[in-house]
Amino acid sequence: MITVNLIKREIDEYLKGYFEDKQGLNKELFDSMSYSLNIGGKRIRPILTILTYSLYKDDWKKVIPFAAAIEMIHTYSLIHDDLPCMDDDDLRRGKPTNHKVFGEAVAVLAGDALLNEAFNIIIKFSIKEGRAALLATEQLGEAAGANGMIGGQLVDILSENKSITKDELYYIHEHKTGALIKASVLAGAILGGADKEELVLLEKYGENLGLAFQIKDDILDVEGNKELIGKNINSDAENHKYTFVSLLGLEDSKALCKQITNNCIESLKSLKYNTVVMEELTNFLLERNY
Ligand code: GRG
Repeated sequence: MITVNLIKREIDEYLKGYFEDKQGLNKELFDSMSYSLNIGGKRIRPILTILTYSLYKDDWKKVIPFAAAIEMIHTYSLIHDDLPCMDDDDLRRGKPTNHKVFGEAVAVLAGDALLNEAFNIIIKFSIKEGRAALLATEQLGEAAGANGMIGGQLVDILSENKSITKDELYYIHEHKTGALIKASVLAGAILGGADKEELVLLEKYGENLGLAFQIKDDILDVEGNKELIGKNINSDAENHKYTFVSLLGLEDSKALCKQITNNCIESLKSLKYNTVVMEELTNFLLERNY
């Protein structure tokens, strides 16, 4: 039977193995990429892709490269987000950030290379698997780009030290965090062969999950444990960032996070498939303390 732990193990193994035989003059680049990829991480995005795919098909191991490539895109965004010119963080996934270990120039290149390597993997997969894989790739490219994650990051940076509207806050999080989470869900569904109606339901699920995930992230930034979450807390306040907690307060943020998670569960239950493991993952994301 498929479990979240089993998927996580397989993703971890794939990502570890990916860099093992890399040698040559550019070895430091691979070491830097591998460092950030393999020092932890919940692997939520690839797990979502595989769980959604496995609503439709049993051969989920086939999509591991596609799913792992999404983790590479996510990891690149974290490396760049931690740089001095962005959030300037020295701790990530419980370890020194990439630029603290390899220096800023190598960290920038490692992020760039992870993004490119992800699309190399996905293009090879698509050449083999055909149209559905290309449609899933389209979702991912949009989500990672200027109208997705990078656009959200830009608005986030421009909003530092300013008070922003609720609409702007939603824009930041729907793009910066939500877009890649939604695309991870949709990619799995498209690869699995979901029909139009199911895609609409799963899109709503992905959207809500991304939002709940971000609200929880804001809550953990205030009341989380530095050792457990593996990064510094109170970074939002220190960077003068407007968050769900600063907008709504802690208790209302918790209530909203719970309500949106319940909407996610409802979307899953309205599918005609066995969504028990996806429901468990969804609830875990609400309850998590890291
Ligand atoms: C620099 C292009 C560029 C984009 C950065 C995603 C992002 C955009 C920045 C990350 C900033 C951040 C901490 C956002 C909060 C939500 C989030 C993405 C948290 C980290 O994701 P997790 O919790 O981390 O899945 P792990 O380490 O478990 O993978």
